[in-house]
Amino acid sequence: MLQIDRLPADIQQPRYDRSQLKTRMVHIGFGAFHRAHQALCSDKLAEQGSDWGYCEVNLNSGALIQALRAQDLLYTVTEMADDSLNTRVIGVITTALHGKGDGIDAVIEAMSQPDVAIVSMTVTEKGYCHLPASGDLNPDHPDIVHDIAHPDAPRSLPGLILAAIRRRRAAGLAPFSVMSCDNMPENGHVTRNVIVQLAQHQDEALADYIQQHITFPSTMVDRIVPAMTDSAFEQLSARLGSADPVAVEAEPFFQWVIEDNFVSGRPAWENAGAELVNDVLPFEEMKLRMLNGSHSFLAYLGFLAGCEHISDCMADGHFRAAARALMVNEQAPTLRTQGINLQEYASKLIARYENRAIKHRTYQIATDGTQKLPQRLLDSLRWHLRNGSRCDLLLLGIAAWMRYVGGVDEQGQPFEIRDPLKNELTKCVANSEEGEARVRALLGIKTVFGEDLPQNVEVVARLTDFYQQLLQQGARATVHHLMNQTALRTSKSAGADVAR
Ligand code: NAI
Ligand code: CS2
Repeated sequence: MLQIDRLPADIQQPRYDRSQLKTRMVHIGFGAFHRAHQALCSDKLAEQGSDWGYCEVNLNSGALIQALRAQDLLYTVTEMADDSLNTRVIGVITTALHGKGDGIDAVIEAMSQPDVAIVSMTVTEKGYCHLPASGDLNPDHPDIVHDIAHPDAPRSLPGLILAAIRRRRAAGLAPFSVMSCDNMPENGHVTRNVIVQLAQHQDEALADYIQQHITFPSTMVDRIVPAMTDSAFEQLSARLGSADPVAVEAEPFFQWVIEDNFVSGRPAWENAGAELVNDVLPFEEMKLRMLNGSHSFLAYLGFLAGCEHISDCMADGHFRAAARALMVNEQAPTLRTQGINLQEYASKLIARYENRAIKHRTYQIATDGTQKLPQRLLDSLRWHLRNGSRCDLLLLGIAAWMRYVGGVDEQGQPFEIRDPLKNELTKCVANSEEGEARVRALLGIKTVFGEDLPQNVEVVARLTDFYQQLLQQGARATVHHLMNQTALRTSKSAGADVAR
């Protein structure tokens, strides 16, 4: 347990009066990311006199919430660069609940307190129970089927928020804003869709009320926060003088772009590093395609090539060049951003990936691929198909995911696939031969690939080609070969330009 009185003097502790905080925000998904991002930002504001405190909620696991309570709702965030460490104690949490232990009604009750003005969440893409290809609610999701039948005892995130909205409305309380901080394009719109569509199954009047009175600001969130490991905990304990089971480590970089659309007020997050804007979409698309797209590319190819961490991928010049070429040549042209130098943005991303103090596992990033591919790689692929332009790296990234979900590494060792569509993936893999049949079987998952991609003959042929290369030569040689070919083509066309 974290011993505050034993902390070394260089660790910043809350200098504000925590008893003055009010529980004005409820956050669902007390995972690593929230602890190092939104909570830290609000903690910086509390230092400036803000009274916006958090009630933290985890729906599935209770262990972390119990650990947090045991240490007076305090925990540490350590920013890690190659040559420096900076640790801070976060004090902005006023209360913490877990759905299993405290009961879901206690969570709904916490969300129904008059002071609560914002409900936010980081529950991973799968927490929204949506169809990744369309952004609509998945009415066949088991938790949604359950919540339609039991509106007052919800299991899903959309069901929980809906239950709280219903209770507040019945009590005549002001509405809260609902803010997603997950990595999805138009995350506010997706959140609104799933909640309104669930309400339509239960109560049309409630659905109308939500459309008229509740706002769903979209956000772009960025900070690399890997899952903690045993060795990270051990090193940190040595530094802190006691063990902090709620601790997280993060890179120094921080970005949070928020659509300024809050129905019952908000903290002045702009005074602690956030940007409040009218339209988040261009920022979200840029980040999801350039950063997360290249992350997924590196995760599948890097994992297959034996790279444990993203920084290990960066040690291979061809991987580094491939990640940059994917960003600059294949993702940047698809974007609507204005006034941002995307070459510079790409260079900064590569520098962040090179941070060896951040142990970000390729396996962690590779999880939940079915929920990530559409916004990270497939939307851009469609853009290139419409424009008739080359996109070898996007296709290679998708083929690598197809090779990865086979669940056997290049040494023939099986590994566990973590994905909410695992059963469907396992069936596709079991019922298809390696090669074109496998590519067609996986492309047939319509909730991920839609109707169009499986019917595109060129897409099937190019994916099959890359899939075969990955099987025969392995991921590292495939990346090296593609980058060497690209360099040759570029130098030939440069030569042709000179000759002209
Ligand atoms: P984590 O694994 O530490 O935490 C995940 C949280 O989601 C946990 O609180 C868990 O209880 C909750 N959760 C999982 N499935 C759920 C479900 N079906 N319903 C309700 N709650 C559910 O992961 P971490 O690092 O906190 O990341 C969470 C999300 O934050 C990511 O998926 C991403 O969308 C976003 N994010 C993460 C970044 C990172 O570097 N870790 C950076 C930017 C965004
Ligand atoms: C990563 C992201 O796990 C993943 O899928 O791509 O969590 C990434 O670290 C963050 O989006 C960085 O902001």
